[in-house]
Amino acid sequence: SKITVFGLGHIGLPTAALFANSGLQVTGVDINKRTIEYVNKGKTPIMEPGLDELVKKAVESGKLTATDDGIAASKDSRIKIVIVPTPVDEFKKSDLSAVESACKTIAKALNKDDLVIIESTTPPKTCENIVIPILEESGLKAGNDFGVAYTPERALPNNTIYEMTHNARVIGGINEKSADTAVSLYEHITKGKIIKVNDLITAEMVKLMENTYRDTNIALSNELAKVCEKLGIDAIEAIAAANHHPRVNIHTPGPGVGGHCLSIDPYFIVEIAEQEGIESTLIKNARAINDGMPGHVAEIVVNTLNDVGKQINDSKVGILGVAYKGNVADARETPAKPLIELLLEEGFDVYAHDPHTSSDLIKYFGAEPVSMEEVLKCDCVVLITDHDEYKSITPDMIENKIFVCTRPILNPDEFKMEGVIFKGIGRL
Ligand code: SAJ
Repeated sequence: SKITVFGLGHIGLPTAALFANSGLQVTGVDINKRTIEYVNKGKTPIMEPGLDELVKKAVESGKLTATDDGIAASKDSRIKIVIVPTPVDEFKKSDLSAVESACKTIAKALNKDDLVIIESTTPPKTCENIVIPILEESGLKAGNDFGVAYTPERALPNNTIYEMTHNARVIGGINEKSADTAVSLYEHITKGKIIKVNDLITAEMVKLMENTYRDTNIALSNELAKVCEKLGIDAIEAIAAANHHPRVNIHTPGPGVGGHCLSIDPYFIVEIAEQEGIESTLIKNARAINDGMPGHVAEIVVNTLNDVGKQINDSKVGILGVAYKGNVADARETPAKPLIELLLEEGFDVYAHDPHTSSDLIKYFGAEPVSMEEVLKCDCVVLITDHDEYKSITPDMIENKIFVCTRPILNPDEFKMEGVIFKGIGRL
């Protein structure tokens, strides 16, 4: 059986490689020439542990090839999987143009009895209202002449390969046959439980519910942390204690929520709810709380420097980490970007270091890229990303004794004992 995978990004490429290594013949389609060149050489343009070897093996065995000719690839395959990005636009409405464009290509090369599987994260009803009508431009009828299934990818970046092959997978189909065919297909690559849900829209909603659950829980912990700061309570200690309760799992407060999932997917629920005449107040407020965290960090920096009588215009702030979370190179939607902008607006000189991202990216964010040593010499050091490289920072390394550590990866007492002013989210 031949498979075409549309989109060779963070999820598409590992999926294509896993199917190829399971013995199926896979063609990956992408609009990015560089991606195609990389993949055809057996290399990956994406940083993800284990992905290099997986792609190398798949390409060397002849089971995986990449192309930009989606029509030719589609004609030749019985199964088409769409894993292209679905961002939000400036008004926080879904931009489904990549899904639409992949489906238009598929419609030009759809055969009877083909199965089209959507993995991209989409607002509920996208399969019904957008995907299927486009595919039916082929003249074939969804459900009768060809199958449609939706299965969201739920693997965690930086642990993608393991989670893709072990997490439970949710699959919904336009009918029983579509869902069953998709289930047998994914059994090739996952040991995880496969859960068949009622229909396409249920599967679409499941993915959004998961990321919204996490985003709203992080917002809750951020709000609790801010209250704890005012009350003189260490929120990290309090949350750890609360989480001993068997039914409580408060998340970790931090400088804000980044990445291309948690900060975007909740808006898809807000959007569809609005269309149905419901206002998603909780979800919207959670997003606003998390988006407000870089501002809160900037406020802590300003207040701390004011307290010791330092002038903002003469002060250097050094940022540790611009990636959206620890040990990844990905900086999409990272809270570091708005934080740098706010600090520059305040009038600080802003320096930054990240062992995983490029200096060009740091420059693009508006900060001066420097070494970790240089950052540690700044008037105020602000840790944003919980990279492993930063877990061994010791008090003597903070030259000017002011440290805003927004992730709970270091022990405040050790720093305070050595005379460092140690601040954080929810810290005393
Ligand atoms: N964060 C906190 N506090 C926490 C947990 C996370 O501030 O307690 C921050 C992180 O630092 C980061 C952001 O939230 O900035 C998101 O990080 P994450 O590790 O929670 O999630 P992602 O975005 O890397 O991946 C999520 C995962 N979804 C869930 O755990 C429900 C993953 O399983 C999904 O596959 C992925 O979104 C996706 O592609 O949708």
